[in-house]
Amino acid sequence: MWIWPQGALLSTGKPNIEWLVMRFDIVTLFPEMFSAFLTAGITRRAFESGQVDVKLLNPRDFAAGNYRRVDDRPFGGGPGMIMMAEPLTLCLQAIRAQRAKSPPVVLFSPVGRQLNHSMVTRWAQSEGAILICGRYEGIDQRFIDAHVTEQISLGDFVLSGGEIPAMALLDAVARLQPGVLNTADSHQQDSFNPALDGLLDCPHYTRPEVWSGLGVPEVLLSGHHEQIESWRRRQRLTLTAALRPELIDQARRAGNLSVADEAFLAGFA
Ligand code: 9D3
Repeated sequence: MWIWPQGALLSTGKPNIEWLVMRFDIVTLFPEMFSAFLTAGITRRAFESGQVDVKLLNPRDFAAGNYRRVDDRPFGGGPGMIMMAEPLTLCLQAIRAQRAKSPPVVLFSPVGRQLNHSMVTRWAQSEGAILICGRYEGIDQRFIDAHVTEQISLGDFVLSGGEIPAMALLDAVARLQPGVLNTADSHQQDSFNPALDGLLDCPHYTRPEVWSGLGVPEVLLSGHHEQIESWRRRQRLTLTAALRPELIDQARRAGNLSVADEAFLAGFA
């Protein structure tokens, strides 16, 4: 397990040092969905080292009876099945018995708040959470009322469960951890990161210089770094104004647009 010196709160036995351990406990009926995700790509090291410590729990392992039942029919009728409160609650109790402090309990749900960069940055600086992945038509509301502290959605489209949203959050959090990306600070360049002033990213090109009869914007081959940066800035402004005009307004309100930016935008508006 990797621990890092910021925030709170696990005593190491050394005086005057507080450590933050980031741990996510995932409650899911399909833990096997996470295995490829946790062992591939640039985030792999963060998960395998425990820098972002992920534990998987299956409510079925806490379910009663020979059938290990985790779902039942909805009171009042209707289609589909509902996840029962008791196996989920026993999962929470098992997790809490292993954790010093009671972490937030996040339920991925279509009724939740839509995930965005500012939510990701807050989770990336946190001690982690318990993430509940729903399946079927939903979860017994009494479990939600008793235990869930926050609901998160990926957006207004229907998925089969909360596992992909949980992986989306874990991926976004892991790549913000120190040392995870190849370039020490290339996440500083991401869209929606303050370093890009909330604008969309510019187009990118790599070898060969001519592919399928198509060239590369001349300026990128020029070696003039100032001109390249100016071209990229103007591309970002153009793309953002065309595809996400509300982000231009946000950037303006945040004071992120220079006089030169405004002159350029006025020119093509
Ligand atoms: C017709 C009622 N359906 C709501 C749209 C029921 C329903 C369908 C699918 C309830 C849950 C689900 C499973 N989806 C998730 O668990 C989920 C989800 C999603 O479907 N879309 C976007 N974000 C999320 S976060 C969890």
